[in-house]
Amino acid sequence: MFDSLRHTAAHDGYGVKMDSISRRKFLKIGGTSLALTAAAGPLGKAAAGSSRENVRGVQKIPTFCDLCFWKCGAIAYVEDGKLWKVEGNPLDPLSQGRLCPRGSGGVGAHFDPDRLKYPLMRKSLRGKEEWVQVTWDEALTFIADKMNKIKAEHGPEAMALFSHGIGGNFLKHLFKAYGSANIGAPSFAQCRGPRDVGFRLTFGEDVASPERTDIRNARCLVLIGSHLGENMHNTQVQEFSEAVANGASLIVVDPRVSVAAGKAKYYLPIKPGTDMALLLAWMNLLVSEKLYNQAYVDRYGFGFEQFAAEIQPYTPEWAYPETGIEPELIRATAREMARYLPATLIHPGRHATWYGDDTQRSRAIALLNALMGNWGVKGGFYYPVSMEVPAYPYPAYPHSDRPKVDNPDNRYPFAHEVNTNGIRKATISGVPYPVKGWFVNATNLIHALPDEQETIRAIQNLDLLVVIDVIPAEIAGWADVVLPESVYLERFDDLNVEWFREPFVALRQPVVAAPHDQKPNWWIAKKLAEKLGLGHYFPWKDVEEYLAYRLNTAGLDYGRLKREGIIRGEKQPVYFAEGVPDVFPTPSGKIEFYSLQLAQAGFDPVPKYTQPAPPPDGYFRLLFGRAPVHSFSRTQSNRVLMDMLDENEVWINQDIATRWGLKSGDYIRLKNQDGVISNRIKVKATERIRTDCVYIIHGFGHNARQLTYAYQKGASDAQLITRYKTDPIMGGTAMNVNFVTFELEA
Ligand SMILES: Nc1nc2c(c(=O)[nH]1)N[C@H]1C(S)=C(S)[C@@H](COP(=O)(O)OP(=O)(O)OC[C@H]3O[C@@H](n4cnc5c(=O)[nH]c(N)nc54)[C@H](O)[C@@H]3O)O[C@H]1N2
Ligand SMILES: Nc1nc2c(c(=O)[nH]1)N[C@H]1C(S)=C(S)[C@@H](COP(=O)(O)OP(=O)(O)OC[C@H]3O[C@@H](n4cnc5c(=O)[nH]c(N)nc54)[C@H](O)[C@@H]3O)O[C@H]1N2
Ligand code: SF4
Ligand SMILES: [Mo]
Repeated sequence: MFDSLRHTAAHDGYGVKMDSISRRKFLKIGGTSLALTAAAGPLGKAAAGSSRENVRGVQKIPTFCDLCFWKCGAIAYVEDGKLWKVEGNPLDPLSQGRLCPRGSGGVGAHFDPDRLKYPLMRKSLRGKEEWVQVTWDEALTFIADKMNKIKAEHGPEAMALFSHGIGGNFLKHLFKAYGSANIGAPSFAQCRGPRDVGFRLTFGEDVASPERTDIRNARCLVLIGSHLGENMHNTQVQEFSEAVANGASLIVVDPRVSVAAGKAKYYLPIKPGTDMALLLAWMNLLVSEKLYNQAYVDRYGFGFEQFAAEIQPYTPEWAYPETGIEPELIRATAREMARYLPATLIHPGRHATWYGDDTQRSRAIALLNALMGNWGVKGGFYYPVSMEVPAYPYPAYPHSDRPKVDNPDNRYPFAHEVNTNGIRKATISGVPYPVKGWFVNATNLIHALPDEQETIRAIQNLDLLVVIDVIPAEIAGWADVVLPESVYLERFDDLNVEWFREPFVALRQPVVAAPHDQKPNWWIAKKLAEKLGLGHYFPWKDVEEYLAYRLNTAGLDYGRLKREGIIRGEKQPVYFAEGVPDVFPTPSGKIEFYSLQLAQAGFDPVPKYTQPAPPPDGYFRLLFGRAPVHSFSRTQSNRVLMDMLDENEVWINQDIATRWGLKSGDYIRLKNQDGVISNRIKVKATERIRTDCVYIIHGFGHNARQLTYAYQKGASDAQLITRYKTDPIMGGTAMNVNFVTFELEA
């Protein structure tokens, strides 16, 4: 673990300190954690499907990571039956044998002493963390009775599932079998939704995850907020370093000097919320100076003339007062992009829910890429491929006459996944029909959805809230029943049949046994199905029978997958030049510079700019992002990762700090426009951020007392995000619309 960390850290130059002291501490934690397991009680109670704890010596077991959703292939080392370390699987095209620091620190999830250990049921009021320990049978019987009652009184659609990640696949299957398609994840309406919709409207296809960005071959890379190097999606970061090492020109647009901005040829410290103005000015210049890829646009573009006419007013001089970026810098960067086309890639970003016009901003990014002529082209966007592994032949799901609950009257006409916030809204209003039960799996809705009070109001309307988690996160505090899942290193999950540069399939399998009475998701789903009378939807004896069946029908060897963790397929064409058909599944069959679909639905067919509301006097826009060693709100209980970074800081511009009499290291509280006050947070006074905003890392500031290690370390952005703007096109929740001021410690 030490080696792989050092390797990645040296390679990518993260902003974390990896000095010799923290390295030593890191190793020591690895050592003490072995003692922790011994103290944790007898192993092997749970269904890990192995007796590895009895084996002497070192075993290497392949699996894939779950510290985020990138799903890197990993190899876990088990020494004398105890988990030792996790490294990258060299066979895996995603990780190429190297994990990011979070992946390396994954062992901390297994050893976390704050883990949920047994099923729990509420003893008193919702929101009070008071529980009684129950058996699995008691918990599942209680849940099944409630679910049957809800079905009888309100129909099956009155149960909703929030589930993030591949771990929830069997639970999603259970919900569909039960009769509800109200299944959502924050990865759409709180994350990449507007981006995917913006790109779909333009090219007819999503950017998907892992993103189909050919960063490795880009000769000019433009990052608009995408803070690669802090945002640690493994393949992207590796390709980013490779591209930079090969001399790719880097342009970074960010109100804050991110790690990536530090490496840029051009850094544009934009006024937050004005990227659309910059994008329009860039496109205006490329078109008016005829610097764009004319052959490509002539061949593949639809509605280019109208588009060109619409963007005419948006000159660099017009954009200057909006963005704070000087016209000459706008010109220079547009020309730089044109110099390298078609191998100029404007990264589509991922967490796109910023200001409320996010689908249109993403569409502008899509159009700028189209002007480069890079879709289907090396150094731009490739066409991902995958293995053919058929789904398991389950019985058909019951038919429902009721549409999904989250988008009544198709208010957000281009939402192609369920909006979590739409479910929340319906739970409060009962419109278009009542929602009476939530199942929440692997998503901490208190930190993931904006406006915590709205989430709590919805919860108070429920007859049943079940939370499946690995630690007592904030959302578990609100549950009627808490079910403890085994962590990824202790369980099988569904196959990862990935869409990527090359086809492959990956297996997650248990490396060690769960230390207490934790169970894997597939087991929970199957047992609950049986109690609900839906056992025939889970006809396999156990998950291995399911996995082997799917592999066999694909003509692949399950035994080999267990041994190697990854089976790769034949390379396939990924660019137009290699034979990928150059068709665009849009209504016009072309790249839509002008969108009739949008026009018909009453939206701007070509993106327009709206000025963001400025901060009130004495307030600063609250911005947030990622730390290389943490994932969202899920890793602050992981001792290994906390050893590297155990609280967040608030970045405040040096001049502002001086004016407020603040210096780095001081503790303050942040107060937002609605009077909500954060936990204490350490000041980082720096020249590396604009004066009109502050920045914190998302995920800290836990207020669940049972997270003994994470409790009140740092401040939570989520708590301060009491306002959000809804994207009119797809219903996503823009969160960069909150402002904070400082409360000095007495
Ligand atoms: N280590 C780590 N990596 C992760 C994750 C994680 O939890 N931990 N999560 C993954 C996931 S699911 C996602 S979605 C991605 C999210 O990562 P990204 O998609 O890269 O980005 P965001 O978190 O939205 O953006 C944060 C950056 O945008 C800048 N920014 C804020 N406002 C503006 C603005 O108005 N204009 C511009 N141009 N920039 C602005 C901030 O200063 C910051 O640098 O990260 C992924 N990678
Ligand atoms: N304020 C604010 N909100 C945001 C963001 C932000 O930057 N700021 N980012 C947005 C983005 S981009 C995204 S993708 C979402 C992410 O939203 P989520 O995916 O909800 O992220 P987390 O907050 O990490 O919550 C994950 C929960 O899953 C639990 N968990 C971890 N491993 C397992 C497991 O193996 N099994 C089970 N059952 N549970 C497990 C964790 O303990 C934690 O409670 O948040 C969005 N919301
Ligand atoms: S990017 Fe890091 S945390 Fe995410 S799956 Fe890969 S190694 Fe794990
Ligand atoms: Mo995300």
